[in-house]
Amino acid sequence: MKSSVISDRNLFAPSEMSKIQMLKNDDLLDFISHFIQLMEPSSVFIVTDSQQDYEYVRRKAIELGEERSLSFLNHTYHFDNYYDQARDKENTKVLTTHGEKLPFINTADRNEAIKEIEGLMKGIMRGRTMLIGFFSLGPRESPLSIKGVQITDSYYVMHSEMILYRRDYDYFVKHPQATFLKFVHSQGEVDSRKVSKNLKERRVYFDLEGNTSLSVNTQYAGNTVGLKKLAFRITIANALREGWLSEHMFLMGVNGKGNRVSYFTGAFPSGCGKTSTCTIPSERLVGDDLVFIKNDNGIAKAINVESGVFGIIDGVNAVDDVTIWEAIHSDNEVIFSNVLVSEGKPYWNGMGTPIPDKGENHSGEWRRGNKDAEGKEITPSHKNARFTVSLDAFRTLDKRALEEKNGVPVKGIIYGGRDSDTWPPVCESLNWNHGVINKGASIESETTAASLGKTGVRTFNAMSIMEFLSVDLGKYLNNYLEFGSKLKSKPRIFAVNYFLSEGGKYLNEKTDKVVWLKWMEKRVHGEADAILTPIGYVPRFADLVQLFREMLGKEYTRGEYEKQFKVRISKLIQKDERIKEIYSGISTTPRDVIEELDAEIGRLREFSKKYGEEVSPFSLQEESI
Ligand code: SPV
Ligand code: MN
Repeated sequence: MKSSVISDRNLFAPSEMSKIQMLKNDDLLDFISHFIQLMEPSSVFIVTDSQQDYEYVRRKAIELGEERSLSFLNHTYHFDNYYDQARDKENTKVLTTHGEKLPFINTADRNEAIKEIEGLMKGIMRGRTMLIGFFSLGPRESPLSIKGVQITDSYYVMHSEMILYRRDYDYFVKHPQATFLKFVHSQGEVDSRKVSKNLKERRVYFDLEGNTSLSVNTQYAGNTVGLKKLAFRITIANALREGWLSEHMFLMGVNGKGNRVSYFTGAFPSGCGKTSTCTIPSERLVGDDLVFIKNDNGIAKAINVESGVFGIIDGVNAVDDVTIWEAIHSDNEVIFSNVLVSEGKPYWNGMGTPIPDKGENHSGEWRRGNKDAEGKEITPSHKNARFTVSLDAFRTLDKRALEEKNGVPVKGIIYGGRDSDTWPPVCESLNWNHGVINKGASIESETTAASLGKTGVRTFNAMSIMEFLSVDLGKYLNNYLEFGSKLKSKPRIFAVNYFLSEGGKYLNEKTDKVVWLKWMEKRVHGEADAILTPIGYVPRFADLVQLFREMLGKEYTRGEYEKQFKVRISKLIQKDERIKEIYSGISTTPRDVIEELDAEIGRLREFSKKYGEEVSPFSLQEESI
C-alpha cells in the first residue's frame, strides 16, 4: 500500500521524516499508514533508541500534564481516571472468527469488533501527536526475543515503555523483513486532569490473527502498555502454535552451595507474594512478571521479557520490602501512579510512615474522609497504585542473567496461591505431569477480602494466567505437557502457599519464604531427602531446622512443623474434586489431566483409610532423592 501519508511533510517534521525513511519494512509502513489515516494525528514522532528521544518523550509527558514532577530526584507521578484503575475485564476481548467461543475467555467476532473499535478510533488523534516506538521483548540480540511496535498518543504510556522495555529501532532499520507485534492505543479525550474521559467507550481488543492489540479510551498501564499484558495475549497464542511457553512468571536466581546459582520461575496470582519472593534481599532478581521459556537442546531456558518493574506499591515498606524500597528511592527515575501526593512527595497505604490528611490522589483534590459517588471512603492511594522503575534500580539484579541471550536454565518452577487451609507451605510434585496438572493447573486464590480464619472464596486461576489467556485452556495445558515431555532435563515443579492459617493467625512469617526457596534449591541438586505424601514431597523436619537457623537465626519447632506440614486429607480431596469438575467441563482437556487428578484422589483415599483425617509428617516415611 505504501501510502503517501508517510511522506506528508505536514505530518512529519524533517527530523521525523529522516527517521521514518530509514525504515524499509513494507508491513511496518502499511501498519503505520493505516493508523495515521484512521486516527488522523496532526503530527508524528518516531522514538528511536537515542537518549535525546528518551528525554523528549519524558519532557513532553510533563509539559502536557500527563505526568508531574515530584520534589525529589527525577521522579514523576501520574493519575488514571478514578474509574480506570485496573484492567477492564468486561471490555477486554479476544477476537475470533466463525463464532468461535473459548472457555473462560471473553470473545467477540473479529470483523464486527474491528469495525466497532476502528469506529471509535476514527479521527481520535486530531490535534495530537502520534508516537511510534520500537521495542524488543527480551534481550535485543536474543533468538528468543520478539519485536513490537507501539503506536500511542500518550507520552505517559511511551515513557513507561521506555523504562519497562528495551528500545530497538535499530533492529527495524537493519531488518526490513522483520516480523513484529503491533500495539495501537489512544487515550481518547481527556479532562482537565488529563485523564481519559470516555470510559464507557473503553475497549481493549486482541486480534491474534493480525498479531495486533487495539486499545482506546483508557490510560491504566495494564490496558495500554502494549508490550506488557497486551503482547502477552498474543505471545500465549504464538507459543501454543510454536511449542514453547509464554508465562506470567517471575525469574530469579537462588544462591546455593559455593557460588552456585539456580534459576527458578514462579507463577502467582496477584497479591500472593510473587514480587516479594523474587525481590528477597539475599537472592537474585531477574524479572518479576513475564518470561519466555524455550527448549534449547533439551534444556528449558528462560528470559525475562521486560527490563523494568510495574509493581504494586500498596503495603511496600522499608522493613518488609527492602530491595523495592531502595529501588524506588534510588536515583533511577520512577513513575508513581495513583498514589497520594502532598507537598511534592508520594504516599501510599501501608508505607510504614504517617500519611498526610490531604493532597491530590486518583480522585482529585483529596481530604481524609472524602467519599466517592458510591458513598465509599476514598483511601489515600488506590489498592492498585503502582511504581514503574527500571530493573537497574534493584541492588539484587542479576544483570548477567537478564542479558543472557540464550536464556538461563530453569531448574525449578514454583506455583503459588492463596489458601488458608489446604496446601502446605512448600511441596514438590512427583514429576512434570503431576506438577503441571496438580500444582500449576490447580492454582486457586482466595479473595483477599476474605477475613483471616474464615475460608475465603476461591478463584480458580490456572498458572495464574486466566485473566490473560487467549487460547483454549485444554490446548494450552496440552502444550505445557508436551513441552515437558521433550525436555532432556525437566525443571522440578513446586507449589508454595504463604497463607496457611489456623484460628485467625497465619502459620508462617513473611520472612519464612526464603527457607522454602533454599530447600527447593537443595532439592533440584539432590541435596535434601524428603517425605513422600500423596500430593508430593515435603521437607524433612531436620532440614528445616537447619535452614531456619542458617537463614533467619530462628529455632523451628516440632509443633510448628507438624501444624504446617500435616497432610490435610479431606481438604485436599475436596480441592482435587473442585479442579476436576472444572476440567471435566472443557472438551479439550487432555486425558492426562483427569487421570492425574483421579490418581491423587485415589492416593489420598488410601491414605485416609490408613491414617484418618489428618496425617503428621512425622508418621511418614522418608525417601531419598
Ligand atoms: C498484574 O496484575 O498481574 C500486573 C499488572 O502485572 S497489569 O499490567 O495490570 O497486568
Ligand atoms: Mn502480572
